[in-house]
Amino acid sequence: MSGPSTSRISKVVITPVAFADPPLLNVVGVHQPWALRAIVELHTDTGLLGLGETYADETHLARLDAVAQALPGSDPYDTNALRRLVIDVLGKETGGAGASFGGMLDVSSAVDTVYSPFEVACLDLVAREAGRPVSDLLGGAVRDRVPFSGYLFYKWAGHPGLPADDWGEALTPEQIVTQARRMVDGWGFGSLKLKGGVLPPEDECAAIEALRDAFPDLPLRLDPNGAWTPETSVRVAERLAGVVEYLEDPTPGIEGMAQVAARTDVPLATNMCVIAFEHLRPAIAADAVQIVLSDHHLWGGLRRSALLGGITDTFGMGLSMHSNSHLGVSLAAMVQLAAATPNLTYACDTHYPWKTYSGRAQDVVRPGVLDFDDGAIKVPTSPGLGVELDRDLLGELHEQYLSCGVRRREDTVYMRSIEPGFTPNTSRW
Ligand code: GKR
Ligand code: MG
Repeated sequence: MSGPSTSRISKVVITPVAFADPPLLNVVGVHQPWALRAIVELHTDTGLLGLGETYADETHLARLDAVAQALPGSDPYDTNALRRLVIDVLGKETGGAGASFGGMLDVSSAVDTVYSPFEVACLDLVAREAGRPVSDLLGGAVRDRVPFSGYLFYKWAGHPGLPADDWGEALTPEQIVTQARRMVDGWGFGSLKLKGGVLPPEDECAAIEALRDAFPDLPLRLDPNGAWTPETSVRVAERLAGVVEYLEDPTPGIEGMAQVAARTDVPLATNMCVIAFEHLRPAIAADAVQIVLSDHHLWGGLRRSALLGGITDTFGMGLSMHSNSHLGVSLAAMVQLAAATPNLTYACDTHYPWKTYSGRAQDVVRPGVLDFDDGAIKVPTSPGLGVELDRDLLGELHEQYLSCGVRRREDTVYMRSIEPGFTPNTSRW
């Protein structure tokens, strides 16, 4: 690669980490006791360090490693060249579809998911060198705080065979309201999303109605990850019209979503049927979704996510932000992106509160920067992403990775070890 930059990437370190995760239920099963992430470090010959965070399934790690080996000598300013390098390396080494998301998504691009953490780390580096926050490299912050929504999950009291966690069981509307109260009181969230696809739709509607009674002013969302048929989705939309701000992926696929959209005014959102640029044209043509959830891990980094923002704006669609279990480097990148995306008008998703339950060290960044205040995070204005690695915590979470035995996200496999007859609830109701 060539370019006028003064720094070159001299060393790449990828550290897989694991953090304790509660038994959160979803359409394909249940979260395993450990969630995995990989922390990407790019070091330069001028002594700078850039950070990225991504999934850590074994196949993904192997792809990250292959790219890491080819990176030294590269120019961190030249992210077009970085993308060509990733395409080249994956073409030779692996190719094929991207990370698996526990079986929930089967189409995602390996290039986008592998490129993403390296791009984020490059932008962190370049921004640090410039002495500016990453949001400035994305066009500049248009807001100084980024609101998030409280992400509610049905859950068991604890992982089978382990003591109950302090979040407790959440399988009834009352228990979901209790969980929501903890989210609202503890983090100040000003909107709530319930992960559905776990119980029959009538039960999940009842939980949403209980939330409406308990929190009359908070926007509410329900996301069953495609658990319903189009017919059921329309029925739920009729029942929850005026109650939810949007329904997320009620039914699988662009065609199914379009059928539902044609029969309801309730806005439909997705992070399942539109997860790459090639899905936008058919989704727009079919008027299948009104809101797309961006996710820089999946869409190929921060700049491509900003591009997604521009496209949704052009076509009059709404933009929200998706999350999977994550740590502070990801959260910092989400905040910088959200800060610089003018049409991101919905509160972003985050799993962040779920890693606070066990009393153990559960992050890799120094605390204090990403604190929630009134459900929002103040956009860091210090150089780069605004977070610093805590090497002791990184080491601790890496040790947990080494000893925990989990090597990929497998919600269905784990569920079947507890309920042998379980099959995913996709299109079940
Ligand atoms: O963490 O179980 C989970 C979620 O269901 C996650 O995997 C989804 O990707 O949060 C996500 C969503 O909005 O669909
Ligand atoms: Mg979703």
